[in-house]
Amino acid sequence: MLKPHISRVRFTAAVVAALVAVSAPVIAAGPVSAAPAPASAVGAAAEPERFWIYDGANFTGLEKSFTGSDPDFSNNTWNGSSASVDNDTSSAYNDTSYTVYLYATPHPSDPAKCTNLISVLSPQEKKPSLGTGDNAASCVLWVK
Ligand SMILES: [Ca+2]
Ligand SMILES: [Ca+2]
Repeated sequence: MLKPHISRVRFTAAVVAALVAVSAPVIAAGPVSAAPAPASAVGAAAEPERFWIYDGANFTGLEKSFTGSDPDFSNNTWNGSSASVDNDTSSAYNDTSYTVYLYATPHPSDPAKCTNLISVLSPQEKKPSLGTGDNAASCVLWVK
């Protein structure tokens, strides 16, 4: 009666292997589909959307990112530099879900009151050149 016993063990092992194979994706998918709510909430808080400006054309040179509107560039410096970004932006990348407006003339406190519009970037739009607005940006306004 040894043979039936062995084959039953083999059958059981095969069934277990099959169950593992079938259930593995379900187990793997569990945390992925169950976790998104807290995971994306944490991710959104940890990594805000960013609007990037560059001092050179074609996204070159010094860079700086904003995580929201800023009414006056005079107190902002390029990353890794003490140089002001004011009147020095030559290209921009709107890596946000907002429409972003660049103005030449700042406002002391309210970005919605900046004037002399230079450029408008749709969500995810990249502008390798700001044309006549080159080296003039002094204010950025985000609008949903
Ligand atoms: Ca420049
Ligand atoms: Ca300006």
